[in-house]
Amino acid sequence: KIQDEVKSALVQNAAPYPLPEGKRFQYGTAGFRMKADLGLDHVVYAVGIVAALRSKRRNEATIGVMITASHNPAEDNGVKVVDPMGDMLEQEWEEYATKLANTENALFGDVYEKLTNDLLVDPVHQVHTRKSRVVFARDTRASGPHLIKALKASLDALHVEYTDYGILTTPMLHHMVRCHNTKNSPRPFGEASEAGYYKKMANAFKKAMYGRKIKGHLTVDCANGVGGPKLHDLLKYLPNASNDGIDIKVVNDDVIKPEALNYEVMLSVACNNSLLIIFQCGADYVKTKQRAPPSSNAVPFERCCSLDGDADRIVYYFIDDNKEFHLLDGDRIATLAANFIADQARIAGIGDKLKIGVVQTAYANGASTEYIQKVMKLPVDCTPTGVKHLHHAAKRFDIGVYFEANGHGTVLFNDNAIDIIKSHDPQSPGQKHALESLDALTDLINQAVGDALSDMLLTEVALAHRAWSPQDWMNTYIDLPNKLVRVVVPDRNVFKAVDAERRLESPAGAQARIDHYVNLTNRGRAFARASGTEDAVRVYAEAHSARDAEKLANQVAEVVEAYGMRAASKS
Ligand code: G16
Repeated sequence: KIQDEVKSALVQNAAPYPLPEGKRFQYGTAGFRMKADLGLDHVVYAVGIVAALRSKRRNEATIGVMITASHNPAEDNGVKVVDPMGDMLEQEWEEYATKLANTENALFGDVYEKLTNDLLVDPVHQVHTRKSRVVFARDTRASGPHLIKALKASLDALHVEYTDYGILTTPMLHHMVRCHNTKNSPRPFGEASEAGYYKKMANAFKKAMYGRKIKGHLTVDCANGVGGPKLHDLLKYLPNASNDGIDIKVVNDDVIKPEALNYEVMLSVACNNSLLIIFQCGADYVKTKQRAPPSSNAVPFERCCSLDGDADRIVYYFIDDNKEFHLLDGDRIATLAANFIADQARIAGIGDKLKIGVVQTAYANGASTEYIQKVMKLPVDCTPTGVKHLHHAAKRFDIGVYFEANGHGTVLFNDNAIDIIKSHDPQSPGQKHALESLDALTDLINQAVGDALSDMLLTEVALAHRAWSPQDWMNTYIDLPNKLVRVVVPDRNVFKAVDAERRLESPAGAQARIDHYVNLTNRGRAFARASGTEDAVRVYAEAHSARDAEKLANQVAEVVEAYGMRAASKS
């Protein structure tokens, strides 16, 4: 019987990927993420089964699997599932993924069978008559090929029809998934190939830039990740500076040494001895440490940006005359983008027909939220950390701009917005130009997911339209000084956050201590939450002065440490 054949193939093919003893896996903020050699191959094998089931449940739609650990160190890796429209796996399914990831090899067949029953997927016809479809890719980590092998092993057991895209950025894989599933729909997303991805973005960029000029060049730190080679490829499609295009200097684009991911190596020569010094780089480093990568030799007011390890986040920055560092993070990109889009809509004469809103998380600087609400007069929603939450909330607007402060975000245009943009009859050349710019933005922006390369071009277009320098952009509002701290505790899971992660529900008493310190601080705001991608608790604090922000962050970190230790000693 087909069913038995499938069940035993699932058990057999899993043999090289046993469930490690005593480990418990959990589908977190961005899928599963951990040290690659501690049983991640077992998890990836299980994720192949989830993807096959998900495809089946969605009438054989193409499902994506991305192998990446993004900003995490090179020895980590991870895996996440991409739903048919290129968004994150439906939350309800995270539970099935967690269940399968914690399943012993010998039980894979039985658990699979049970899930097919629970999810009303027919296991007999599953594999031969109508095949599940999965596409997958990986970043540049050394553990990637082995994990892909584990993935293929479960897909083969289930006779899934699959495409291996090799090495891609995470957003490119999301793009491919959406292209596959919208191919024959009224709104095809594009061509499901690397060239298709670059061409779509480059053509939209040229249209959006019509009549505008970019001032100076942009230096892009690619965190020695997959963004480096992909940016080089994208540049082949973009007009260069001598053709009214963009002048990009790519740095930290070494993917030959996978261990260099999110790190940069510098040669220091002192006292006739040369020494290799290793520093961090990339978007996470720049945002967390609020400084440029140490190798940066940017001159004052030079536009710089950093991507993360899988190129789904971006932050901008520059130094001023006094060599002081200024960060233009996800909050800044959100305000720039929302302002630009709202302006274009107004100029096009469709401003009052569109509901534009911004979605942030608790990490958003209080000054940015106030600026959006009071100056830009746009509504702001706050969600828990994780793209899936922001993406979902952004869908409530005609044009929803969502960004995490760490640089992860995009803009969503719903069908109503696209119809209005495409069908509005312009009454003047100015209106026509604004409508064309908006239309181009719907293609320039990767609406499947936050995409550093697409967000970079969006930022460049928005700055060029305003003829703004990074300093002009910075001048729109003044950030409240803030500080991020990472606290390692025996078990981060005892910290349970509520109210869009702005308050701790447990351990009991911890929030009252945090409130105590916040109330003593001028314009103080702080929160603590367990990270979904690292084994740590994150603390954020802001205040009217840098000293107070730092003090508050340290006080909250001490509360976290104390309650973390207390919980551990009780258990
Ligand atoms: C992932 C998620 C982001 C999140 C970040 C940090 O990003 O996709 O939504 O902000 O992790 O999450 P946490 O604070 O829970 O560790 P990335 O770029 O690492 O995939």
